[in-house]
Amino acid sequence: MNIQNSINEFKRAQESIPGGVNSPVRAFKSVHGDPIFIKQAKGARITDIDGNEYIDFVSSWGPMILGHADERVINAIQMAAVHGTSYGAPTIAETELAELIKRMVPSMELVRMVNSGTEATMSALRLARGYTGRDVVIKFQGCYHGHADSFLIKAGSGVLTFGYPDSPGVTQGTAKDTLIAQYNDLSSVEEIFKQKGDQVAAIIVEPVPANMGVFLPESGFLEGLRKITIKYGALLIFDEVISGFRLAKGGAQEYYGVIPDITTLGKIIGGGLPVGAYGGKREIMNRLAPTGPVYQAGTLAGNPLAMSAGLETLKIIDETPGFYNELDRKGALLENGLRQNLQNTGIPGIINRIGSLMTLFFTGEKKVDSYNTAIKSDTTRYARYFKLALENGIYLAPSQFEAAFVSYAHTNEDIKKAQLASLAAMKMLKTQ
Ligand code: KE4
Repeated sequence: MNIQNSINEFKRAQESIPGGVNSPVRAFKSVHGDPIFIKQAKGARITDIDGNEYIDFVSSWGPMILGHADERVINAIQMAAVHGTSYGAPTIAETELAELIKRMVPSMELVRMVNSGTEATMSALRLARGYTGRDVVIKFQGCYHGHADSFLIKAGSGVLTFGYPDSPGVTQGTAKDTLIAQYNDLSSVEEIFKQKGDQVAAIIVEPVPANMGVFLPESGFLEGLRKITIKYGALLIFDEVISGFRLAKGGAQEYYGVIPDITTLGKIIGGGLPVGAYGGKREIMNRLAPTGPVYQAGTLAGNPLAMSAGLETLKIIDETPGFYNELDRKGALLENGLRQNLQNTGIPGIINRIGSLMTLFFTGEKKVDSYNTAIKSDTTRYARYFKLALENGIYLAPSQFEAAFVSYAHTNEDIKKAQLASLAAMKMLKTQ
């Protein structure tokens, strides 16, 4: 497969952009390869600048749930663009998107638009601290909530020791207010609340973690977080930047029937344009400026083009009968194909799937349901698999600890093709 133009453009990009990319995972470092530069995309396919076409399971890390360049979304953006690109003043489109989000996610009684998932989670955390008057936040090891300082924290030695910075530039002053618990381990949460319950402003959690690969909440886990936060007067923040509109119209909170105080959103709600949002109970959200003292702002928040793309995307989801059944059917088709491949080749692996979101872990573990089981995966084998799949025309996440996304545009044939390409890749793995 010739990717010479991508190789040349990557060298060129590194002269002007740190690492040649605008987001680290795109550099293919964990799969030890040269990133491919994309020229265009349509439906379930992307094409690189060397003319190679791939079936895409990255989906821009989640936003492209309808598939790439959906005519209806493109048309909505074009219709908005001819009237201008940004006003820095209220528009009806912002109200319409907020109203639609409220209808699909009823716990979000008020919704504030921002420009990314990181802005949403960062702002939600400030709001939770402002509302409760408390400083400490609990997050879970392996969960990712964007790159705000309070989230780039490593677990301290013991559950009760404060976190410490997971990136240079994050201060100990910030790190001390973040405590790390273990996902699917309620006792690790209870331990913290027993000692510091009156200092905890919020728990923030990916209800379905997808940044250590995908794993699912054990029965009672999310309910347990809801109970303990109510008991201690802390807020529960569901980071649904990935799971929102991916698992169900109402996201993971609808799927599992556990209702948070604040929800953060991103990705799908922008239809591929930069949008994040956070929202929740009116009483909490009204603490935000200009009605309340908690400050948060943004020049391009609610941008008319981004609103039009998000509105059209959510409307299509909302109005397509059986949308999630179809996504789940396609997800199951892919999962079953990959499972057959593992059986046929004897390669040890685990597939965790929920609807159209899944991860194939190369591991001998019996199950992957926590950070400690996920990190035992064979990342070297995954890197080889990634490259072989790419050579067979399948574009997967360039890291074992990400997710594969199936879009509404993937056809049965695409999925069959992906299964065969995966089988070829796995057979090659056995020879390496
Ligand atoms: P953004 O700031 O990247 O829009 O969203 C941050 C974020 C927040 N919460 C969750 C659960 C997320 O998964 C993300 C971002 N996801 C990564 C992929 N796992 C984005 C890809 C990238 O960093 O380039």
